[in-house]
Amino acid sequence: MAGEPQDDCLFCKIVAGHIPATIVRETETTVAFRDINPQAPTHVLVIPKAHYKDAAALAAQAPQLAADVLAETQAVADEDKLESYRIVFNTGAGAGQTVWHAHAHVLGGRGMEWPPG
Ligand code: IU
Repeated sequence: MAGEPQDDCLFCKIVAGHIPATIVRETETTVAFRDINPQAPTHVLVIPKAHYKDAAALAAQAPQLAADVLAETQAVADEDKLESYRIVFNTGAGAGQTVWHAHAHVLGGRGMEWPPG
């Protein structure tokens, strides 16, 4: 069923506390933790606690939860005092998605280029 935890999902295991992560914020519906392979001085992942495979499924099936995730990206940026930052939802393998539980990357603390690679 939509949103149910998946046994084989790494991020569901982080939500359940079965895999360690450096958690920086937690709300009733979301968790934010530092990426294990940071691409910027601040690189935090914000995820919904409920399982949706990507940002498209999250937005379509749980729009309020998508809004919660977006609000938390702002809270992470505020906590790390980022003046500018980038929010990325890699959606689909061709865009670089490797973990199939919706997540927003919050990247900041260095200059960024456009277009992204
Ligand atoms: P992607 O957008 O699906 O490629 O992002 C997945 C991210 O999850 C990636 O930046 C990984 O470094 C990160 N990650 C993590 O933080 N902890 C883990 O145990 C694993 C991946 I596996």
